[in-house]
Amino acid sequence: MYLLKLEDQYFDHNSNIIIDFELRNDCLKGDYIWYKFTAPSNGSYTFRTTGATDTYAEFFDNVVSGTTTFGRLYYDNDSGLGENFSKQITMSNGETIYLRVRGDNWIETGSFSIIVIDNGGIGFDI
Ligand SMILES: [Ca+2]
Repeated sequence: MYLLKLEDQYFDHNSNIIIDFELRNDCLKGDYIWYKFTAPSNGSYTFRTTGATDTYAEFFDNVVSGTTTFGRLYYDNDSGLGENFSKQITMSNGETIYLRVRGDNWIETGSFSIIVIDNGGIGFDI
């Protein structure tokens, strides 16, 4: 298994993210949901949501409290379908990344599905 439960007193929610499997969640106003993902091998991974909710994702190498962006590595708002975020990240085997998913501007709300997809690995020749 690549996914671990987050447990931290500062988190409103703690969630797992599973490769190639969509998880369903709901986001309330001002809400955020943390996910943790550890790459099972060197490769390129796409993190994205689906659904009608305007999602926004921020990526960190450590968890942070509240709404702070200190140490933020990447972020994305609308690169997916509609107003979904989508972000491709190259990761090394065993590398861990943390996602904070929320509604755009901290005000958008609604349900969404989230997935991480293995894009086939670094240096794949076609
Ligand atoms: Ca968005």
